[in-house]
Amino acid sequence: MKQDIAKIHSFAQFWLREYQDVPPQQVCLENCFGEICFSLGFSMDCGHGIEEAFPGMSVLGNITAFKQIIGDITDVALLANAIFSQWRYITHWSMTDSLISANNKEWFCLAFARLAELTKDAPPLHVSIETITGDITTLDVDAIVNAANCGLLGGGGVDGEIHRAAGKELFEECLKLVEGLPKHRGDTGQAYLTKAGQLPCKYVIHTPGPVYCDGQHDEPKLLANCYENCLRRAEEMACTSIAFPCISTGVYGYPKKEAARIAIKTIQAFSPVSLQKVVFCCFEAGDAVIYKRILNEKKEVI
Ligand code: AR6
Repeated sequence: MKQDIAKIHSFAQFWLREYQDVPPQQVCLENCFGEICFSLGFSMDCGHGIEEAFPGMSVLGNITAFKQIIGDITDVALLANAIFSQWRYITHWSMTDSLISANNKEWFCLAFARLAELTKDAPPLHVSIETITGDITTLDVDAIVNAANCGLLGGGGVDGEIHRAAGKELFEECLKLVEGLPKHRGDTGQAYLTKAGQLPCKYVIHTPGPVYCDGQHDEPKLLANCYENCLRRAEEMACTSIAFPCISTGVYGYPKKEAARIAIKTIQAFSPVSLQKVVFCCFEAGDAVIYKRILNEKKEVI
């Protein structure tokens, strides 16, 4: 139960972080709720949750009434169940493209903010971190990360290896992805998810890392963004495991130790919901030594 409360807290924060500041039409309920709701083990009996938590209020419309009662709610399970049943109600019954109206979004924001507040004393969740030496294309994890370029259609290094091993399906996925992007290319520090073609993993998350210049051109922030955005994409698909290569440390020239510190710090600061395991997949044994050393230093400090 403690673990569930911690997950709920993490999920509420995830939702607010991801959606609080975006317009309702950009809130995609489909990609992030389903599996997570199941894994949290809540009854998905649509409609009942909300009725029990807020008698007489079976629709989301009345925000004013909801604002008045939200502060009085103290039962985490009831509130969580109400939110998740409402999600199910919307995703199952909405026949329109815009799944979530401005009112619905406001309701979710209020409900998640209250849920985050009610669960704030839950112990923080952490993912387990493993360092291995190997070829990332062979790993049987939910998602692998590709150290891509902004063109997102393949290249050299790990990018080339991933495309070779995944076959033309991955290239086609990437073409579709690029066609859907506003500038027909990606941005440094962002992360883009595709299926994985012939690879044993389910998804590839493509992230263009920063080209290292002198460390004074926002490189640390951009590299941290790569790691964080990949984790977010993986969470949206309810992945439990993800493997990273040493982003930007090959052709893009990022100093290896600095890059490893940023990678580890960003992953340790992330509150996971579905993710349980992060693998640093180093191609060179020397890189794995760097990661293991930094991880051990941290343990000693604790
Ligand atoms: N598995 C795991 N890691 C690998 C593998 C592999 N099969 N192959 C290489 N690496 P790089 P970047 C490691 O140059 O610096 C590409 O052309 C490698 O040892 O692949 O982010 C893209 O298209 C190194 O530690 O990526 C971009 O244009 C790490 O992967 C550009 O290079 C990253 O090296 C991106 O440069």
